[in-house]
Amino acid sequence: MALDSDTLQQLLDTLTRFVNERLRPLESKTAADDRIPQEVVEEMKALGLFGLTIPEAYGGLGLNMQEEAAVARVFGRTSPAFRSAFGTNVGIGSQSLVIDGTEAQKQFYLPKMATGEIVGSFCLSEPEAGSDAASVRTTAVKDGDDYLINGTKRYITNAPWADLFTVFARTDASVKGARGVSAFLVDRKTPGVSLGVPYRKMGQQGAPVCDVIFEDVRVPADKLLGGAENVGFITAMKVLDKGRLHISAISVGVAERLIEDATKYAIERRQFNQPIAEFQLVQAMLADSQTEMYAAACMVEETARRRDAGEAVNALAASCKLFATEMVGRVADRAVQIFGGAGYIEDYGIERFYRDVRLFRIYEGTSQIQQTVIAKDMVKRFS
Ligand code: COS
Repeated sequence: MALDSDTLQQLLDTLTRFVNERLRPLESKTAADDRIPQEVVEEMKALGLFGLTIPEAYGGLGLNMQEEAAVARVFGRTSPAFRSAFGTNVGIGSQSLVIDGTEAQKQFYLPKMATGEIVGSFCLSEPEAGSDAASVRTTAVKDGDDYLINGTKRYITNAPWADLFTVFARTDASVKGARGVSAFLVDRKTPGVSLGVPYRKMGQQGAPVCDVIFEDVRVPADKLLGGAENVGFITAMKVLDKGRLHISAISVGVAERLIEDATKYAIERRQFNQPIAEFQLVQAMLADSQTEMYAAACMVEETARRRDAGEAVNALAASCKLFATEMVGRVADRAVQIFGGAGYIEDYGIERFYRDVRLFRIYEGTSQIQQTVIAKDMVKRFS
């Protein structure tokens, strides 16, 4: 463990109080306004949330994967949009730098990301490159000592308020796949960078997403991540391995929240002269949810432990994401069912979670991509 167990427990207790007392009362307002109140973002900065996984040497808390998963699980107990505010700085917006950045790049960006002064964002997906991430068409062409970047990145989380984009672009046009892609650190204010209109989404209101357009964006060579061309796709995959575990941990947290809400409701709600919690068909839904949540929690803990021990967990992280995100989809569906008519009504918030969790099965790799990652690993191991 990076932290001793008392310090970790203190951190989790503080964050649990923040989630319960500060964030939960703001869930429906945040969804209605499609915006997290700025004072809450400032409180998140003060709590160190933007720097959870940034190494201590650069001003962050330096949490290891097990600790990060524990924190993500706590934040699963409220609307996922809150976690998303600092989520890119913890995950896909900072980890390319943490994993593969040069020392100078880390020193330049990471301390400001740790405080939340800089919000990072991950520009991989494109209109024609979603699941097939290696087929990016955005180009970065050498021009003197600089690169000129052109292309469009799609559905970029936190882009509307991001300061720094990690942009994956093709530096070798002769290579169609993964080997021709490089990663660049591009400041939002660089001439030629523009943003699309934020998308209106099915759920997770308050977590802004838009396209980012690059038109003849000139970046100096020292913004090439790690100073190395044509290894950007590998960086993206390493970042996503970690991100997938993080999403799995949030899924466990949201499932816990929904199970608690559904169980309490089932105890209070009476039909046929008794609490519906006494009906075995309702109990079956609760028990299935609890069991599946527990299975996902065990998978996440075990995979995080193995990652911290230095094992390659690519396929295990994919298994976690596949199981945990599908699990929380089923748990949310049962929660709506247990709440009955109330589950369909906005005031109870259950339908909101049902919509929010739908994204978990899609972003950072769809369930079908996770299946292919798992199966590819199996075929490799047994051939
Ligand atoms: N860690 C390190 N290296 C990895 C890796 C990982 N997790 N996964 C793949 N690689 C390497 C491979 O070893 C290969 O290297 P070599 O060229 O040396 O052989 C290279 O990356 C290409 O890998 P692969 O051949 O598996 O690439 P594919 O084009 O088949 O794509 C998938 C692989 C489908 C898994 C990838 O495109 C993917 O994850 N897609 C989903 C993208 C995604 O999650 N998007 C979400 C957007 S961000 S919110």
